[in-house]
Amino acid sequence: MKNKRFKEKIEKYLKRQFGVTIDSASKRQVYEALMSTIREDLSEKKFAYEQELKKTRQKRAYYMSMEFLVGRTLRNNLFNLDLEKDVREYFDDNGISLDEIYDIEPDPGLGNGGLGRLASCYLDALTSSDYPVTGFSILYEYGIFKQVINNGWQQEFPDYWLDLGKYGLVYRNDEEVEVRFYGRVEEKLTEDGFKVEHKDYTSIQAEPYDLLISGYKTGTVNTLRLWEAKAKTGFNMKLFERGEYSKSSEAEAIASSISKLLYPADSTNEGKELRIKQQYFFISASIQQLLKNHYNEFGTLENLFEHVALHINDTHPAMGVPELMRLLLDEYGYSWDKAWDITTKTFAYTNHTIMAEALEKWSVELFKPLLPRIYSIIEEINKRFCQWVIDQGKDYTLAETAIIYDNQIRMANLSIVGSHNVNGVSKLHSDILVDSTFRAFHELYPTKFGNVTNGIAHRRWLGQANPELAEYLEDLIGDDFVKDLSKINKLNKYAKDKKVVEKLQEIKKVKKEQLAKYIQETTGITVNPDSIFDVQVKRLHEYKRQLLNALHIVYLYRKIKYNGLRPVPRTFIFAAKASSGYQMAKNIIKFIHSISQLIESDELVRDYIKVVFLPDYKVTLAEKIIPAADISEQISQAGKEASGTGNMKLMLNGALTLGTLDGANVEIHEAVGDDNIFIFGLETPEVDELNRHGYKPWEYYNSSARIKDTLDFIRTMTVGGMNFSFIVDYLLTQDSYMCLADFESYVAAQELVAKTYQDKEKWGQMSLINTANAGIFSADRSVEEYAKDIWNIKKVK
Ligand code: 8GP
Repeated sequence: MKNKRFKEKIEKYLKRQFGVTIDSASKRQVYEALMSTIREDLSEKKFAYEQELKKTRQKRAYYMSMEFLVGRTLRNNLFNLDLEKDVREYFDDNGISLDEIYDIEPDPGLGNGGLGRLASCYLDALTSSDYPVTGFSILYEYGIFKQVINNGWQQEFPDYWLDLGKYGLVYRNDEEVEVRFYGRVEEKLTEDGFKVEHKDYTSIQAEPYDLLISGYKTGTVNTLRLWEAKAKTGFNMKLFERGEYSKSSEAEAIASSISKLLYPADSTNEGKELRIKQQYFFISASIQQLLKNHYNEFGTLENLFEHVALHINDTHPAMGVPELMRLLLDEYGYSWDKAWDITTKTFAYTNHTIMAEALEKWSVELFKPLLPRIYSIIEEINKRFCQWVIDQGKDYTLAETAIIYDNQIRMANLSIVGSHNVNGVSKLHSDILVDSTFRAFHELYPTKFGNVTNGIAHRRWLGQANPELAEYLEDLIGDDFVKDLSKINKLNKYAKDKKVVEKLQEIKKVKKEQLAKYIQETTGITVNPDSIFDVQVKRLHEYKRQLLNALHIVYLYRKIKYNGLRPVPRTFIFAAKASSGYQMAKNIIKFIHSISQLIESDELVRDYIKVVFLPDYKVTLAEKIIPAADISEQISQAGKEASGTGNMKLMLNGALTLGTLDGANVEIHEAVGDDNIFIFGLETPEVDELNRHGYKPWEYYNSSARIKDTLDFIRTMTVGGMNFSFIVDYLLTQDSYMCLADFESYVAAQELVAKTYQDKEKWGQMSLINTANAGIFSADRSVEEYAKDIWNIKKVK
């Protein structure tokens, strides 16, 4: 191995910890040694970077998010440290497969979907671009559930990741803080005026664990700080000795519930209360800790916003606003006006969805006893805000803009009022925010709103997930696109070069073969790598319309079986988790499995189409599927998908988008032009119009033979004893996302896909053009916009 120092460290670790040499160590031992060595290396770099930051006193950003879907770290770190090849060779020489070592690492499920993965893509990109940033979240003991499919139904199992995941974490016991719940608020008149005291509270200890974030070929190392909740008093020995065993650990039980699980079910009041606790817990710990550091350094908080940018990633961290106010008022003695000025200059908020159910609201009844001081501050913010609105002569907006309304605290409203900047995540989404979702707010604060179109960590999604393609591109156009993805547009000039197009197609085939092997191993289904790999991978949600995709498959099934259709072979690949309490989403998973079963049992049809549902979708699985895709299904109802980021990952890997003009599809369309994308369906204004006039699904049923035949067939469809007429009833009476309105145009687009695929060369060119024009979707570009336009932070090397 060229890097002698690194090799020695690994060998020393093995010797010291296990008394073994590299050629006799077990895989598990090698994994631990490698994880620990990298962690140590990053810690050293982190130390040096911190010194530099202290010297320059530059402003830093703090990204607060309930979710960070970090993905596996080993390969990413080796890639960034430029050690991958070297370590691979060294391991090969000792009979160890680096890929098998990678497979030992758990994929921490500290997030659910796009919002969480985006947070991690941004930490990666910010670090690679030398921006000082810290992520804040919770050290969930169990991340998002492990999905197992049993007879077509989703089942959820706990996913304990810390046993093998802990080697990446650094415990910082020097930075613990206390977080307080319950109790009561007392106001006292003192010499300095009114003082507020929080009494009889319950204390929870927040203990920090740091995951160090490496950047690509740079000395910059940032931190994702994950808080674990611990009982302040711990185990009560007196109670235990009195025989009160369960009571003796009550405090511990309350604490451990806080960092136990990501998104505990919130259908009950207890569940809601737990979510509020989680949110406040990590926000309070984070802000307390950073204020302490700031105060130690500067002796004042007056200049906080000159050195600190706090980011609210969706509404979950919205309590940061009243928490910062509380600390400034109660702990540091600032006046209300001064505190409010500092707070609003410090916070910025990103909205990630316009779905009503995701704009969080908490009932006052539930919230107030749990966080009495925070509640009283929100009340005061609301009072002053409403008065200001009235003074502006805009009291007609209050039903929409008040923070507390109808006994509910509206967290999006709190985020907007408390921030100096609010942004959406694609052009279309940001327009919808100002034109409709937050229209009244836009009237009040016309300059507060903006857009930052999402981006992806291309070094992970191309460089690491698809090294075959990345290496070929490096040979062809040079490697500067690794650092700066806009340079990938040099590929455009090869669009007409047959050899290049063929080579790209060979690589796609290799990735498809790899995925076919994985499909065979995990589902037992044999798929044809020459078929079109048609991929829809994302959270399962009605608005994303996995059901529309399924309807088209049933349509094809009927045509093949009864109408002599002999289509271009296709493999429909799905992967998706349904939130555990979301029955319709679970029904759709069952429906997809039943279609798959129906096809597999039919000798004729299965030669043409296959349906594969890959269980337990997560970052690691996405890295396998995305490079193998030919078609990227982005078929949400127009106006509903804030941006999408899977669409960008798929495009970069040469898949062609089949989509509605929704979210960032609009910008993908702009980037590749009409000829290199398949667009179908109603556009946002048409959807709105249809909503105004009333969507009448029966009219589509009665006027389209394709729809009628497909739905009638589903009514009679019984697979494994289960009948699916409830799907038809749903489509005809309940479907707010209007699958039937887009069905005809979706089928037409699918026919065009099949036709185009037969012209190999044309398809190859289109695919090349997609890869070549994905440059603007790099997270490097997005974070540059956040850094410049929102946070006002500079690079520190
Ligand atoms: C997602 C949006 O659905 C997606 O369009 C967007 O690309 C992504 O955020 C990143 O901006 N939203 C979520 O993942 C989300 O709202 N999750 C809720 C469960 C918290």
